[in-house]
Amino acid sequence: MSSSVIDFIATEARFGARNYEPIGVVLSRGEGVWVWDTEGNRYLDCLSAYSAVSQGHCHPKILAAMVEQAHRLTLTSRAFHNDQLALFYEEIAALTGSHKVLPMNSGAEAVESAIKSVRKWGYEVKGVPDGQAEIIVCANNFHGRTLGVVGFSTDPETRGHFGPFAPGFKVIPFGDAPALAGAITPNTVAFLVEPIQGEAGVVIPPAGYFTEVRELCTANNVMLVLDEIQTGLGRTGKLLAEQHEGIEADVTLLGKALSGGFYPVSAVLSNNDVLGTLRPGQHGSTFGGNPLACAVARAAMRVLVEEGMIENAARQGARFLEGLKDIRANTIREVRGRGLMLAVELHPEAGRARRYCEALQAKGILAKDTHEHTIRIAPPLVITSDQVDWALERFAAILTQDFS
Ligand code: IF1
Repeated sequence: MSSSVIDFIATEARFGARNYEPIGVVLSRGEGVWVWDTEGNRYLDCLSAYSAVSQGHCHPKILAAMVEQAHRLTLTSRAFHNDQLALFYEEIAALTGSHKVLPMNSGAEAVESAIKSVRKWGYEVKGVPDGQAEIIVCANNFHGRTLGVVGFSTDPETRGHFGPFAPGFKVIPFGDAPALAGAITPNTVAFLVEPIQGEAGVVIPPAGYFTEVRELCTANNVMLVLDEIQTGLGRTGKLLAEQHEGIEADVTLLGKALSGGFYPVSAVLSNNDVLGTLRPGQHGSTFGGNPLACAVARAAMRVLVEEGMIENAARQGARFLEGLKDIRANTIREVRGRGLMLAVELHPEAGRARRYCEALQAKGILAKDTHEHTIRIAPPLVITSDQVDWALERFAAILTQDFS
């Protein structure tokens, strides 16, 4: 490591809150699936900023839209209209088939906004007595870092010593439809769930789960809120992960790739009912729906569709998954994935996934461990067959070693 690399890392450690433990690489440039460190070493990005740079680093068309808009108008606040918001609404509604849109910034904000909206819907439309609304969530969920959200996390690391927390949440196991049936009461307003649990290690529920969930929610007048912040916008090989089971959520949350990684942009999408309960002054955000965010998101959605990235995610995801399954290594406990949301779970005896990620880094691949023994793989959706094969060779080389 050169002195400049050590300096960046040491300076971060000295001044920054120590809430992360990054892999020892300092990145300074990105293009498509590739990123470069300060010394000029190139890496294949197999994290894509947790799926935010699905369109690839510094996508030229998103960049052009951002620069063009930045020259004209960046922020007006919602006290005034701007000439980008309506177009963003129209295009995201057309893309997703939603009726109403609430623009926010971070993913966690979209989750918070959805919680507020379904509670309001519960009181004003469903007729739940004030203050009694219940929301059902799943064990091992990950929906962000705000107080409201970590309050219903089941991970001690995520929630520990951050309380007291807001009441009104009930936790059930993920992938268990009978548990949902048993948890619903007349005061249940919503079921909030990830189509595939990301942070939990890319956990895919049993086939038919979401069909049953949809039926239960409809039968009990419970809003199905799908957190597609990570799974949405092509990551799993469909525009929305809900399409794998042919269902439609009542409320869909998008973030991350909604901006292609250029800017924090998130959105709550709903049928008319849920977001329809919000009246002027009851919710908002200084930056939510700003013209720069809207212009960037419009371009990010456009290139996703125009450049066939969703189909490519399905195709390359299948190739990547098959290639990983073909690796004969006794370090591997299970390989799973849908589209380009993939994971390799190691046997606990094989050592920490972090060590494997560090070894992958030395071979030119950046991937991220989760939960001690799982390597998460989520490259940009623009990855080619040759690049998948290039990555597979390196995964095979590392996974057949023992880092215990
Ligand atoms: C971090 C994980 C991924 C999310 C879902 C909402 C949010 C996220 C399904 C909140 C955020 C993050 C944030 C990032 C790590 C990352 C992550 F490992 F924690 F689980 F992607 F897999 N819903 N996911 O996955 O969105 O407010 O961050 O914009 O460092 O905390 P946000």
